[in-house]
Parts: sequence; structure tokens; C-alpha cells
Amino acid sequence: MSDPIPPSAPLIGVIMGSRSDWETMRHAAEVLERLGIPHETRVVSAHRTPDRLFEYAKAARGRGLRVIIAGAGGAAHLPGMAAAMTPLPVLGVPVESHALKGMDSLLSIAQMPGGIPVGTLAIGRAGATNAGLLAAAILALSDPELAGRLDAWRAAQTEGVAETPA
Ligand code: RP5
Repeated sequence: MSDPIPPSAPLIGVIMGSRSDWETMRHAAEVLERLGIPHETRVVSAHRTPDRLFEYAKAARGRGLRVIIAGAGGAAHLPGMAAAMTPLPVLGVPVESHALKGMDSLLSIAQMPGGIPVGTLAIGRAGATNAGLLAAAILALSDPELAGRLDAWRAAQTEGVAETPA
């Protein structure tokens, strides 16, 4: 029998193909931090560390993770390969690439074959932020306290929008 999952164990795994993705992916982690959601961050490359990816994705559900947020750029196979190896919902963040401005990342992540879904977000910072919020919304379906915190976050955002441009 597997060990019981401690209450503070991470619920969200934020993974990325390279340390160079952190500047984008930190925005997902910051949202989770602000909403008080236990999470972990890892560099897991589909191409450079395929064994690490296999081990991470295969173990994810058993370790208590509920959602994986995966960011990658260029030939961005990380979210799709993670989704192929875990039944958890996988949210993909296309990181903006130098050569093609993230269009390559976006198409690599969005164009999954039917049967293995990846929820694809926008390119770059907005996508990472929204991946954090979407992961929070998924968890909030079964966590009323988190739902309250998410409602408060959205209300504060609404409050913060000025009525005039200058
Ligand atoms: C991808 O290649 C990573 O996700 C990253 O966006 C891109 C470039 O990686 P580095 O060469 O900066 O490590 O695998």
C-alpha cells in the first residue's frame, strides 16, 4: 500500500522544459502562491531529460497532484507527452520562442491528436497567469474555501480597473 499523502503535499505541478522558461512560468507559480495553493516547480525536458519526464508524469497522480501546468517553447512536446502519461488535467503554456515568437510553441501544444487533451493557454506571461487561475478554478470545484479566495481575487481585480485611462 502506498504512503498516505500529507495535507501540505503539492496539489499542482508546474513543470517547464528549461530554466529559461522560468521567467514566463513564474507567473503561474505566483498566482498559486497568492491563492495559497500548495505547488511544486520542476525543470522537466521532454527532449533533454525524457526519463525524468516519464518518472514525473507516471508518479504525479499517486503523489497527490491534481493538475499539471506544463510550459515549453519551440518544439514544445512537454505538455503533450506529460498528458500522454498521466490521467491528470494538463494545462499547456506556450513559451515565447526567439525564432518564431511562440507560434511554434502554441501550435505544438494546441494541435494534439484526439484522445489526449491538453488545455492550451495563451503564449507567454498571460498564458502562465491564466494557467495558474484555471488550475485554481479546477481545484475550487471541490474546495469551497479556495473558491472563496478565488472569488475575492477576481473581485479585487475588478476593483483595480480604473474608469479613466490617465
Ligand atoms: C524548450 O526549448 C524549452 O521549453 C525552452 O523554451 C526552449 C529553449 O530552451 P533553452 O535552450 O533555453 O534551454 O525545450
